Amino acid sequence: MSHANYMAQAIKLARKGWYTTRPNPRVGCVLVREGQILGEGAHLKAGEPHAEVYALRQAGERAQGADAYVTLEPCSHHGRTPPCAEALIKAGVKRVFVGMKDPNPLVAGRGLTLLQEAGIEVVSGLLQDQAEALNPGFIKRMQRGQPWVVAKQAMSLDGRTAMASGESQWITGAEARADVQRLRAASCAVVTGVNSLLADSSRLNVRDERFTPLSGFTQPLRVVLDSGLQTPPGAAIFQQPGSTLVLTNEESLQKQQTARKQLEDQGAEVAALPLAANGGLDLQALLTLLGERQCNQLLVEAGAKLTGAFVQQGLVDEFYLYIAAKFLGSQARGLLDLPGLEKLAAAPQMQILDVRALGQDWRFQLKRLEQ
Ligand code: AOF
Ligand code: ZN
Repeated sequence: MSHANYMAQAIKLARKGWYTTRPNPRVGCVLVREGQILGEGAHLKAGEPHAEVYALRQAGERAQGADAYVTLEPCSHHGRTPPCAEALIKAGVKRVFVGMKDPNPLVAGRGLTLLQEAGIEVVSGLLQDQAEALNPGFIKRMQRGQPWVVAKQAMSLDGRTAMASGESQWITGAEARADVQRLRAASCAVVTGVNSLLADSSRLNVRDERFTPLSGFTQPLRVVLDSGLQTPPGAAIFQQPGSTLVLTNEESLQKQQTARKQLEDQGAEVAALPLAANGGLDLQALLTLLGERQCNQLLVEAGAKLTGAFVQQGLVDEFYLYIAAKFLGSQARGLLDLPGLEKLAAAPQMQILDVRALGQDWRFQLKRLEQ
């Protein structure tokens, strides 16, 4: 097996933590000596041991003289757990292959330096693209203080999301809906607007039974953007496990004490966001607030107006578009409101990363094209 093969195995292990490591990154580690895998590990949950620790435990004394393959630079700091670079040094590994540097300013190269100073050969950047793809959210939060933003919409072949009456339930089939459950489960927070909440009785929680508290899973934070503080205290969203944050503007927060108290009585947190120039809540401020709360990935599950605002402001990093083989006609509602867009040259453009069939539907995975 080649170095790349072992790193590919470490990347596969890291995926075990896909739904559970947040706010920590997903990390995998493999220890190899004389062509034999002696230890494997994955980071599964913040506060629990890092990937290297599990792999070292499994290898025991045989780690002496081994090669370590780690998807992320071993940490050098005392966080919730002691530094992995020191553990690797103590175990006597000979070489360390690293997928990518840790963007966490507490580490940022110091892990690699520690290893090198101990006389360990370090090779960094092995399968770097794949290693980075494990943690777009963690990387963006560490570099920019904001979460990775994923938007999701379901539409007909003619780009419509609901009938003119608003009737929209189940445009797509069961497979596409199960896929959305996975998207939610991989997110730290899910945001919607109060109008979608009222129209769809959204619950925004993860109901797929594969994600149980027993498997280390916790529900993403539900966020409702609600300038007028109109969210009904009886809304279905409050009946689900997990927390809800209702964000309004400063004026509503001060003036609508009764509405605020009723929402707080339902267990919601109510807070204010500044207003943007377009009169809506400031979405940049929302991302900064969520970044401060250690949110790696935000899922936007909203209607044409709010999702359109995210897209128009260039805030959507990745878009999952589910397409059902139906025509809803031009009376039906469109996918995105992009007010003021008149010139084709100004149209937000995406790059297609993947297209696949999900049951009777299709899924486009799109990435923002830097313009
Ligand atoms: C590693 N291996 O498996 C992970 C690392 O609070 P702690 O102690 O869990 O530290 C979290 C930080 O450690 C996290 O922000 C990131 O910089 C690094 N994660 N490092 O060597 C791992 N999960
Ligand atoms: Zn560590």
